[in-house]
Amino acid sequence: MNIYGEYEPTLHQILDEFTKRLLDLNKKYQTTHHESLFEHLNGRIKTQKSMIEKCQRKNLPVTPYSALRQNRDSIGVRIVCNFIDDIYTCIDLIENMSDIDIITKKDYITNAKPNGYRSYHMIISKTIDSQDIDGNFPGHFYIEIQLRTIAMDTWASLEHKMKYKHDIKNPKMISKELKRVADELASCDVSMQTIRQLIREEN
Ligand code: 0O2
Repeated sequence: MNIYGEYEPTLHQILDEFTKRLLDLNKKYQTTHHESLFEHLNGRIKTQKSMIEKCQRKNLPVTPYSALRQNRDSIGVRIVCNFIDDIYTCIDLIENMSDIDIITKKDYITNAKPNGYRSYHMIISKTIDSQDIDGNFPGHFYIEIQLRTIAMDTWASLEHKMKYKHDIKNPKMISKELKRVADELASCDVSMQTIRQLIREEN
């Protein structure tokens, strides 16, 4: 059974189209501002295994409806920026895109998670020219967008990898150290942004 039912090809199409749109946005920004809006981006369709596990974790039936409606991260895009300011510029540009509605925004940069995790999360709804799982035409599909700096992304990737190591002897001390590193990296992000501002003011 496919957790996305007949909609899996549509998810891939939406991801490809949206990724291309963001890359075009970056190119245009580069042409006018002589620096990029973001450093890189990654897109993925959540794997069957992860989506099934997520439905089970949330006590949802393992169905395409749960995967596409009750969970809203079947399509995920991660945008990695050089500087904190660029994240907020990206958010403004995304908010002004046609065919999309902003569903939720969570600013874990201004309000970091207690473990030190920082990132800006948005759920958007993309309108498409075909039918969705509710039978609506035009249809709506969710996309989760995570925006981070390179430093935030480094921390989140390493923390994610380490979480799955089960033989951690002193989890309290490890969590404390991870939080310390997250805060140090956040301080570096602010310093790098200040340095960019100083350079801009010189020119
Ligand atoms: P994956 O494999 O990355 O997709 P949700 O769980 O999405 O229904 P919630 O709790 O509102 O609901 O989501 P939230 O807080 O917006 O975060 C969801 C995603 O953010 C996670 O997706 C991670 O990608 C990332 N994330 C959140 N907190 C942490 C953290 O402490 N460390 C790291 N490394 N990543 C985090 P998934 O589904 O867990 O996994």
